[in-house]
Amino acid sequence: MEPIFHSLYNAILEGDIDGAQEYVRSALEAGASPARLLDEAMIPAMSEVGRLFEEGECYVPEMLVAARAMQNGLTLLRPLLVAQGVKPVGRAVIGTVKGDLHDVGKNLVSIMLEGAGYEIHDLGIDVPADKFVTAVRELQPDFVGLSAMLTTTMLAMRDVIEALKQAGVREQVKVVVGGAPLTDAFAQQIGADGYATDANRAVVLVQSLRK
Ligand code: B1M
Repeated sequence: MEPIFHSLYNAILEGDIDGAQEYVRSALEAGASPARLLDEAMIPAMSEVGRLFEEGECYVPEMLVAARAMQNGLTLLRPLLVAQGVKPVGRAVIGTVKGDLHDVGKNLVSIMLEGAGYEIHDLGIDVPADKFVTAVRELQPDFVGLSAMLTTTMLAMRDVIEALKQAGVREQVKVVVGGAPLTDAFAQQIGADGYATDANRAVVLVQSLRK
């Protein structure tokens, strides 16, 4: 790993909020691409935090500061990943489902979709099913994106799809789902229109479902 990538990786791992942004800035000034920063330093650092947590070598506060450092770095990447002044190609409502507070992945998916020309309405974290229904009624999006990072909360995705059906708006939108514990089989089982493993694939999926 190049030294600056290594420094950025360590800054996120250690929850160095200012450092993460500084290293992103320096790496960009040195000509690194946002995609490489994400794929080779920032996302691997978050995976390592997860591994350390699983091994009992770090705890919730460390995960939290690592996520903050990651988000701080992302704020500098966002304008570079999002196309400016482009007419939206579609509208999406996105959120992390009820009971789930993880938003780094959902934010990354939002940024990538925005970069692909979608108008994004981000409902945030811990979003109950009825809030998705209200957003679909009011905003008439083309897509609803659901994110979940816990094996327990991924079941809330089914509730959102059921609530959309109950409200009679399920056929108006495509529902795409994602998050670390999900599988394609699970997505099919709950009646989602598609599942993506990462933010880039989410864009490809959404584009393929538009046709
Ligand atoms: Co939590 N956490 N966490 N955590 N956390 C995980 C998810 C965990 C895997 C860690 C571990 O044990 N290895 C584990 C889940 C185990 C499980 O259920 N199988 C876990 C746990 C157990 C918990 C708590 C229960 C811990 C506790 O309190 N005892 C607790 C639950 C709180 C809650 O949600 N109710 C908890 C809390 C937290 C923090 C709040 C401290 C913090 C989140 C802060 C935040 O998000 N603002 C946190 C963090 C940071 C993590 C890890 C370390 C990192 C997550 C992350 O940001 N990844 C995570 C370990 C891991 O993922 N390896 C872990 C980076 C991000 C870029 O990737 O989110 O996977 P990811 O998103 C990807 C794809 O999944 C996909 O694309 C994204 C970009 O490529 N994707 C989509 C995501 N959403 C998508 C939607 C799409 C398409 C693709 O379409 C709409």
